[in-house]
Amino acid sequence: MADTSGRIERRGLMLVLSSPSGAGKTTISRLLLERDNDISLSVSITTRPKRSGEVDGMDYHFLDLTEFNLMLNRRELLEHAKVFDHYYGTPQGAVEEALSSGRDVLFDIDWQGEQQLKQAARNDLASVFILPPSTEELARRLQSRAQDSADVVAARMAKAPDEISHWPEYDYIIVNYDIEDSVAQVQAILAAERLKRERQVGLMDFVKRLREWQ
Ligand SMILES: Nc1nc2c(ncn2[C@@H]2O[C@H](COP(=O)(O)OP(=O)(O)O)[C@@H](O)[C@H]2O)c(=O)[nH]1
Ligand SMILES: [Mg+2]
Repeated sequence: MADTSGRIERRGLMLVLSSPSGAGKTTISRLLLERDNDISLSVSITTRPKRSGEVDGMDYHFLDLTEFNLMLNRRELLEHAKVFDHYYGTPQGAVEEALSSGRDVLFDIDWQGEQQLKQAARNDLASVFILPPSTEELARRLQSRAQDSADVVAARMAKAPDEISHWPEYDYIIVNYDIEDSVAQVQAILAAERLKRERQVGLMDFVKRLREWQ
């Protein structure tokens, strides 16, 4: 069956982007969201303090530990994890709503989140790991983010090898030499994943009609 735009109906997919802190994932996500209207961001909840420039409800839903635990206990989270002393989680409702209306959802989450989503929905998932071009570049990017204290930068640097060790758990690997190239590569992955036969649930009827016409 075709949807109202005349396109073949398809299931929405879940695109996961992970990387060590400072490899450029959040920038890549932002550019992708600006350029593709069929994908929207899963806005996570977090107990981490808001950075200046971040908007509550857009970058994250910022809440305290009590509120976080309340959502967790009510089973309102698709996955959750502790990252750098703070808790993060993916609210389930928004994701289900998007997927069922044929929209794709982008997840900026860590490897712990990717593992849990894979358990819950392997067939709907495409995962991408972004590597920094070098350790020096990773350090430079973390330091240039003026918002974090030296301690926070050092803690994030120390955790990078651990994060990076999870690269083999992902479907696609991008080395972020250049932001524009990396965004184009994520767009190419998304385009191919959307064309997967199993995701194009309207194909059966579409092809049937093609054949009947003769
Ligand atoms: N598992 C999981 N990880 C998340 C979630 N939201 C964000 N993260 C990850 O937590 C890490 C820290 O994110 P953040 O505090 O925004 O700092 P960043 O490293 O500068 O992006 C990043 O690797 C995010 O991808 C979530 O809902 N679940
Ligand atoms: Mg980020």
